[in-house]
Amino acid sequence: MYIEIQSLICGLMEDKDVQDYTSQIKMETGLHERDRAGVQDFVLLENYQDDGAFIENLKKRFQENLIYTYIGQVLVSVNPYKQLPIYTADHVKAYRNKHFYEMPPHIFAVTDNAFRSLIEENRGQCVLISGESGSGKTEASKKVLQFIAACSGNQTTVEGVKDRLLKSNPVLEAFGNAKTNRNDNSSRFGKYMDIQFDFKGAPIGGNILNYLLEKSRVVAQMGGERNFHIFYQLLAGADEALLQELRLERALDRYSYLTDGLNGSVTSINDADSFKQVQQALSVIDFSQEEQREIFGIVASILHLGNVSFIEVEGNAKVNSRDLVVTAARLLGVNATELEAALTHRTIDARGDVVTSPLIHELAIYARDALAKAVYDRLFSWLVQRLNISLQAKETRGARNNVMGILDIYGFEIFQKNSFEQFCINFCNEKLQQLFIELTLKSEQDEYRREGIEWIPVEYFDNKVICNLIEEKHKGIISILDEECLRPGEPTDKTFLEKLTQKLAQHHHYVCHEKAPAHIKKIMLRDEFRLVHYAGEVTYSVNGFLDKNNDLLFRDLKETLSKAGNGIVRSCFPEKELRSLKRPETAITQFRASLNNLMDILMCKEPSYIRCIKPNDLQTATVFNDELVLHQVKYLGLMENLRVRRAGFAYRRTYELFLERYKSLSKSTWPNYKGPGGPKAGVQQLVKDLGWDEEKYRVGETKLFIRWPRTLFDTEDAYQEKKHQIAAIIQAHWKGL
Ligand code: AD9
Ligand code: MG
Repeated sequence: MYIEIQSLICGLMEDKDVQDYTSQIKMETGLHERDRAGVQDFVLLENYQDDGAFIENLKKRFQENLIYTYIGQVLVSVNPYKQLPIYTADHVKAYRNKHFYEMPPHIFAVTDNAFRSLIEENRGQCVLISGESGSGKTEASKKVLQFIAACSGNQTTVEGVKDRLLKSNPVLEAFGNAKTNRNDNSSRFGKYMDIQFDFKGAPIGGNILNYLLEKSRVVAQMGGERNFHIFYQLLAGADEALLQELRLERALDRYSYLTDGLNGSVTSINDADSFKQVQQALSVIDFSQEEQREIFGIVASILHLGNVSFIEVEGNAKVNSRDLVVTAARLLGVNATELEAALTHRTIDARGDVVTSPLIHELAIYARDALAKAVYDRLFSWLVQRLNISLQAKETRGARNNVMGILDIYGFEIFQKNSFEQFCINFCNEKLQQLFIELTLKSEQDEYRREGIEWIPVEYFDNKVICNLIEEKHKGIISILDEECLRPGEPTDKTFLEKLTQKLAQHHHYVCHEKAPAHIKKIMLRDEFRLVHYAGEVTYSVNGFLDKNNDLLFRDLKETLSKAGNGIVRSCFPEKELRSLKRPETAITQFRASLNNLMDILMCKEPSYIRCIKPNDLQTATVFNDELVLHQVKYLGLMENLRVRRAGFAYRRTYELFLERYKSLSKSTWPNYKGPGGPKAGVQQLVKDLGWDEEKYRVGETKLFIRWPRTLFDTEDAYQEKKHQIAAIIQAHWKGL
């Protein structure tokens, strides 16, 4: 009897994995939870095909402050627009080293999971965060970083690296973020950050890649929006001595580049405090005093340049405010007379024939703005490079694969007026969707194939056709645009549009005005084309496409800057660029190359997906707008994602794990399965004994695939009952002793 009871007890003892598994089932079956707060994994949703049920689940959870929900391994996050007490040190501890399903859904669970794969299995990871503006991507990326910093080593060397990684954020946000109508702290650039770890899991370095800063914001903003934060921070936070040195006044309305949109402060932002943080961060990251002086000198010079006005004398532009040019020149370290001339003249070097001609008023303004944009844009890229120097790993031994990347990049944009910038951003999203399909939808189906499971593949829209429409060599929109930009003669936005239509009118995802259906024609202008993106249709205005793609900065200005006394400016405008006979690559070609490079980096990593959703357009915690959320759910492909996950098999377990847990439910497997064929045969016997209908499961090479959660719940219930029976027998036995 004693031996029998011992074996019963041993049978009940659960190893760590089995315990994790129990918690998962407990959580997932917790009916009280399910009613109050929806399901934690959409896979458990009864009518999972129904958009309404999907939204209802998200809404229920949002109202209970449960902002995270899974679709299998994908994390869906709804912006709470309020601080929730779920990111404390205790939470970090609670999620550390836990199996994915052991705790309620959380960004820390996703990060921990990725972090462990990285350290234990040496597999490079990437966390891909997507969603539209204001949905919480940047905040999510900070939580990932917070978790990693909190749970990885604490030697002094590591502390230094962690500090720098964390402090790079306020710097990049100051220079790369701005208040928009959608988000008070909107990232106006794309960011990919790699963190490198040593074999013990301590961060030893990092590297940041930046994508396409929205530089047009430097010279103009829409109503209700602001320029980049740093301008306001500098004016509000610099001490009197610094302001004096930079010849600045605190009043924002003194500066033309700050007066287009919302001229002033934003309640959610404290510019003066932020400036102190930026200064402190720059010091932690080892920016020298000289570098800091030069950086703020450049920022100030842009404000002064913005105020430079011109008059027209006999058709030629003349600087109207020489003192401003003198100040800007001093801050940039260039000769004032030369800068003045460069702002009002253009030199063209046509195969050795050098001709200088004066500019008309309009072109002088164009040159001034192009200068301000170029200086700011290159300063931003310089900052990223400079941060990377500080973040560079001192020691790389044994750490080649130990890299975790975090991608926080602009989401799909559909505005009232969409231009070149939206075209680039939406192209980027098409590429990311391709990656999502490759890595998630396809990989899910690949697992069935690998495991030899027969099933009917789920249809999903493969957006490769749109990627091709945009980037295919010779035929795609990018090629046509570049061709038009480089063509001699007088190419214009209009001729570009004509070429597009001529070549692409038959394409299913390209809609031109002429061929648009009547209801679309009504809302389309003649200078617009429309693309049927995977996420929805977007109408683009071609105005400015050629200009923005050429991204022309007149040679005279480049030359002036290449000799600047301000070291940062000089390094941003290298002389060799002037000497190069090659035409600089167009903006879109550079962007495409950097995106393809990013895809290569991401393809060889194991992805974790965070899909961010914003609950309303008002930046408030109290409203959940069903329609707005549904739109995002659709274009993030979440319903497709869920369908693939569900249409296949909701659960899969290795034979070992399944047998270990449920072996007590059949005589043939209890206390151990001794028949031939190992755990796989054991499980097959077990489910047969349990009377499972053959439709409910499939046997793969290494795993059992279960179609419906209910099957597993019933089995779990039976197991729980058995456990209680056994416990009662044990109790009775001990009492009787
Ligand atoms: V944009 O594409 O850069 O314009 P993001 O990055 O998607 O956008 P962001 O992370 O900046 O959005 O979030 C917008 C605001 O929502 C933040 O400034 C916070 O006020 C708020 N937010 C987002 N996520 C959280 C959160 N987890 N907890 C609390 C949050 N507030
Ligand atoms: Mg952001």
